[in-house]
Amino acid sequence: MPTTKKPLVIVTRRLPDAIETRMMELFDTRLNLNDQPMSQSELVEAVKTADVLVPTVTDRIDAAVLSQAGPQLRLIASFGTGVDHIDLKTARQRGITVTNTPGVLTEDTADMTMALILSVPRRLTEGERLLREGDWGGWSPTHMLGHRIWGKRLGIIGMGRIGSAVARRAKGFGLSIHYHNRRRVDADLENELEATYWESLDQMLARMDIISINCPHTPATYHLLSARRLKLLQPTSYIVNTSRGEVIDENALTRMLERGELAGAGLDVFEHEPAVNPKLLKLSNVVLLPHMGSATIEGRNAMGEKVIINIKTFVDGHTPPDRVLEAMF
Ligand code: 8YV
Repeated sequence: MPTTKKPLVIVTRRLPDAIETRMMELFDTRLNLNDQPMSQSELVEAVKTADVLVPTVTDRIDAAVLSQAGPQLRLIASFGTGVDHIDLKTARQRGITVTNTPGVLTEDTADMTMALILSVPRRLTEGERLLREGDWGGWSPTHMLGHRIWGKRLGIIGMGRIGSAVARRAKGFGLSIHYHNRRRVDADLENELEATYWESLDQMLARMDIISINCPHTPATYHLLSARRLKLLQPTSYIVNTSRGEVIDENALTRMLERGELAGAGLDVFEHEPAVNPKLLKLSNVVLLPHMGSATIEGRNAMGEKVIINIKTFVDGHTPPDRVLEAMF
């Protein structure tokens, strides 16, 4: 849509200052200064007037919203990598281009995944809580015993950018790398990671000590870890999720954790964010984080830069670098 008039860009949440300022310079930008997530009707109002919408994971850009978009809405430049909050099919049918911000949050998310892989078996947050509550009576040989990381098997579900970055870190901690992916990765990458490919997710699950979810949420991965599959895990195994809550049946997982049918879980994401199953909050063998896998200033600035580049390229009449197509998922 090459034009001399600045496009109206509506940003649904607060972004880092530097990003908002640059957007104000480049575009006719409408910011959300109070940072309250928009309601569905506010989103409808936004798509009626915006040329470009910049949503985040907290906005549900579904068919009901998109069906009310004005003809001027040509681009949804999402701030984030996951696009499960956007109805890509309806967007395509309405001729709306969608972009995301891949790559720039890989290392931060992999760091957080590794932090959870270490925290849960080594009981990090449990120990910290005990100390803060004044319940530490001093060192004892049998106190706060967790489980060793070194030498265990890590099963990564989704060996994309983030999965591979997790594997590189995990190798350094002495974990052996196993993975399940829609497609087997290149031999070079498999060799570098010394990774074992499992075509059958069920078979991998039954043999791992720690499972890490690193695949996107799509119709095909919704409840990929169903009640049936979770039961395949050994009772001594751990599960960490920094991807999307919807990939795991959260109620089934909670029940198994309550009954001691799994050793523990590290969850940065939940099925119905920001709601968290209250039963999870009561468990000591879980580490729960408020979706902060990519929450670094550096990462957020880089995400914002990508949003700007995507908008600018599109507005200048070119294909934006991070165009999202349904076929990718
Ligand atoms: C982002 C994420 O913070 O990019 C993603 O897919 O899950 C997060 O790390 C969030 O999506 C921003 O919209």
